[in-house]
Amino acid sequence: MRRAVCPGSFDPITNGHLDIIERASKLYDVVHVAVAVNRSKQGMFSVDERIALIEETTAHLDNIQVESHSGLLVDYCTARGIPAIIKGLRAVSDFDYELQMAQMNHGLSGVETLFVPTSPTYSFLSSSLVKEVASLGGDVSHLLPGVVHARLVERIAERRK
Ligand code: COD
Repeated sequence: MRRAVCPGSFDPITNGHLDIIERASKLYDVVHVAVAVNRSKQGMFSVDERIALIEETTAHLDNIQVESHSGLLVDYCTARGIPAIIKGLRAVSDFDYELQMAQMNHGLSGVETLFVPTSPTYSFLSSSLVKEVASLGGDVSHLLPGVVHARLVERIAERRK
């Protein structure tokens, strides 16, 4: 079984994330989507909510496993026999940090990182930008899976109460 992991915060999953996951799912037998637990950073969605949204939006793919992880990503990979980390690259600005992480992860464990170029449609897209624009009343419905957009609008409304 060829396995790979798509790691991230996914707060929440966007069409950019989904594009990378879909493309990875064509290349590997099993794609693990690993939602990082960051105790020092309060997200808009809980880790369980993020997992549920990823499961819903990847339900059309039959080789995706979604779970949370804390600690080092390479420990997650080693424990599951995953030799490859898949990352989407949006712009040169992503590259510096992604290269550092890839080299560190390879040095720590031998796990390789493979970069998938983002689709031009999503090259500007990030979860944080989507949350900011939506919070200020902008329309981000074309940038998120439908169920995610609905939950984001609800969450912003709940927070205003
Ligand atoms: N187009 C294409 N790809 C995209 C897009 C887009 N529009 N948006 C995001 N992506 C891809 C990128 O590859 C990105 O890396 C990934 O999706 C996740 O994005 P986010 O924003 O959800 O998540 P990040 O960047 O906050 O996630 C960082 C990790 C959690 C992956 C990283 O910090 C990590 O591995 N942490 C675990 C702890 C660890 O091992 N630390 C040591 C690292 S050397």
